[in-house]
Amino acid sequence: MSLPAGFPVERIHAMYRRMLLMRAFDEHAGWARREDRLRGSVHEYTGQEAIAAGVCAALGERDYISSYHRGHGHCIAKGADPVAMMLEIYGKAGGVCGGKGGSMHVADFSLGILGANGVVADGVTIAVGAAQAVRLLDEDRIVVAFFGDGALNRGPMLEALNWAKVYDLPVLFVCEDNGWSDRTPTRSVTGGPGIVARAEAFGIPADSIDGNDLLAVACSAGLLAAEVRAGQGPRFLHATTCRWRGHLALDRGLYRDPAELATHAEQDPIGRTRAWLLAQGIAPAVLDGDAAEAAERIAAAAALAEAAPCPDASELCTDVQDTGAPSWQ
Ligand SMILES: Cc1ncc(C[n+]2csc(CCOP(=O)(O)OP(=O)(O)O)c2C)c(N)n1
Repeated sequence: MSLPAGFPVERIHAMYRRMLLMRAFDEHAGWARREDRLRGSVHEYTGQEAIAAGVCAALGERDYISSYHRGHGHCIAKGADPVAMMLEIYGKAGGVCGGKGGSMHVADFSLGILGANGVVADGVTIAVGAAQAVRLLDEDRIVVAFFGDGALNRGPMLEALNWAKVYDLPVLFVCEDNGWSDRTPTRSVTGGPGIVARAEAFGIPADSIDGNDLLAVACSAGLLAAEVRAGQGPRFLHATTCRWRGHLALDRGLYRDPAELATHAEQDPIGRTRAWLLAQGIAPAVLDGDAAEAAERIAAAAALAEAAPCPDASELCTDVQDTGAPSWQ
């Protein structure tokens, strides 16, 4: 895929740096979980980075995103601080949610990150609710809902698509289709002609792209986000990609076909973008420096998180529920 005339190479280079940060973060997170250095489930985003990078590049700080269980990459792409995120997944004080949310609940409302979510498809309903609020408050923002292909088979997903279309809400649905729903191939549990047809059945225009191609993601997401921003109603982006690791860090993925895994390296969004940047004349040393910088930042964040204290026991009940509704507490 080629870029529209005038699209600055530097913008792709900036997305490339974000992808390196995502990769380094989740390579560490997966390792740390397997080594039992942190608790809870960790779902690595490794291999899918181009989608978060390309989509979030079309967003401003005021725009919202909602995420799912494989959510670290989305947060980094939207600008979250990797140090505060690392503290969070380690369950340490100073984490972006006070160290009480962990990997599947990373959120930062100050950056429009409405949260990762462990309940398949529920982040999508939150995104549509946020889009409804944007409409009611007449705000200048759009909302992106990131979700996996498995979410398409849950009822809330269909309710969300329907509601978004009925009210023509400012939401961009982004389906990250890695072909798997946990250990189940998604196609084996999905009826009908395909994922895009699901969106189109609700009257939502959709695009389908190679989600390992950063340029394709950036172009398509840029166009779709602009249409949403212009008040044209919801849009749907279907991006195919590869899940390099097990469903979660402790899943060794023994059920997977080695032939499928062998294709991942050539699909690598980071490798492909690096090749493109080299072809644009960026020096190899510059790109090597980017990788080294990402690795150093994540290593420093990890060292800090390893050494940090847990949240103080007195913090146990702060920020974990809405204290403004005594009738139901
Ligand atoms: C409502 C609900 N049902 C089942 C699960 C268990 N579960 C966690 S992840 C997952 C598969 C999700 O697949 P997909 O949405 O495609 O995301 P991926 O893991 O492939 O990135 C399932 C079934 C859950 N978390 N929530």
